[in-house]
Amino acid sequence: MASKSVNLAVIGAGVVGSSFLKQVSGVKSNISYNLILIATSDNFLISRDYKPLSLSTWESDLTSSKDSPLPLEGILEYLKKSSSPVIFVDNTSNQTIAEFYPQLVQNGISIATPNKKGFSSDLSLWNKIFQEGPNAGLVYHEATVGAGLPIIGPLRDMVQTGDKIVKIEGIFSGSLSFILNEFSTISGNDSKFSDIVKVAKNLGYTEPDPRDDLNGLDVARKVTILARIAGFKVESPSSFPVKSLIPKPLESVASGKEYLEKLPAYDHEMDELKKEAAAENKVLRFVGKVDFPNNTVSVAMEKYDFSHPFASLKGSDNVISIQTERYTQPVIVQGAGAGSEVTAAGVLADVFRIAERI
Ligand code: NHO
Repeated sequence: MASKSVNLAVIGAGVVGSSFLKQVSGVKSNISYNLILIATSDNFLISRDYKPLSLSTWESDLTSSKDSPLPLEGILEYLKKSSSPVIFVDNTSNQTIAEFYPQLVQNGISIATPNKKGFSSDLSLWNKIFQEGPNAGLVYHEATVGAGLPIIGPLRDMVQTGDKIVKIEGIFSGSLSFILNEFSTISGNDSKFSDIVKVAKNLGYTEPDPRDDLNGLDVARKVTILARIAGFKVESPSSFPVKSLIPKPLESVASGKEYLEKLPAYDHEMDELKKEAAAENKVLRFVGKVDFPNNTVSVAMEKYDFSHPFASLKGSDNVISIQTERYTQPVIVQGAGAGSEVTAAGVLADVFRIAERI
């Protein structure tokens, strides 16, 4: 028999949310995880008496649900009345929901989420989310950087045990990792940048409009999160230099389709950079950096020696290198940093960590 029950309120059941619910249904644990609320942009399903909703038929139950959606304040009032501790699982990328985290946390509701918005917007929101309080809920967000890879947890452990971060450097975008790993290789090739962007889009590695990856903002958000954990007071993801890989004239074209059609006209610019790097026995990689000695945070395309671990990266892998006062030789974590299953597993592992502590 389960020793403890934890109630789950799941907001968002898209690519990651659906995988998350599938994984929850297979959990074998002495803690019982009960789904009591599930919401998407279009549907809402709530267990008014807090009895568990079905994890096997949630999809059809949600679609056929006649429950009226509650606003966030209404959801909070409902969750506050739960007799078991509650974890709010935010599987959206919604800013308004992220801005509501402080109220949830201050009312004892814990949060597990892959949504970067709460942790990479204004510093004031970060401070409010992590403000301590007598009954404050716990907040875990491992999947906001590198999907399920162990990055945020180990980084927090280093900081909390008194280590000082010297430098964080990494490739944090699955799509940009794939694009540059294919474009700029140690063995060299004649591939055109525009062709590879199209392949990445067709494989589902990019956002529907690839400019949402190539503008560097997603990487800037991830670097903001890591920098803040490391102790760097980053105001916002737009408060440091971020290199966009979108040619200026294509920033304002109406659609992703038009961007892809016009991109070949700019291939020569990327070709030149690739040749320049190859002449120095280097490849191009799109990296985020937090550099304490130089007091800088940045997102840029940089050249790496053929012998550097970033140069031999494959597919859409992420890699992060963390150098600290204790780890003078950097700790390197590498692996799949995108995809619904690994991202959902990162969220579920956070749910387990929270459940053991509440
Ligand atoms: P979807 O598929 O669009 O699903 C969003 C869900 O939220 C839908 O059910 C929608 O109805 C619901 N929703 C939106 N607003 C709502 C509201 N106000 N109220 C209720 N429900 C609402 O999105 P995903 O792909 O499932 O993503 C969910 C979250 O996970 C996002 O915050 C996303 O940034 C994060 N995430 C996703 C991925 C991924 O692989 N899909 C990754 C990391 C984090 O590892 C991934 C990654 O970084 C990929 C990245 N592009 C890269 O590195 O290249």
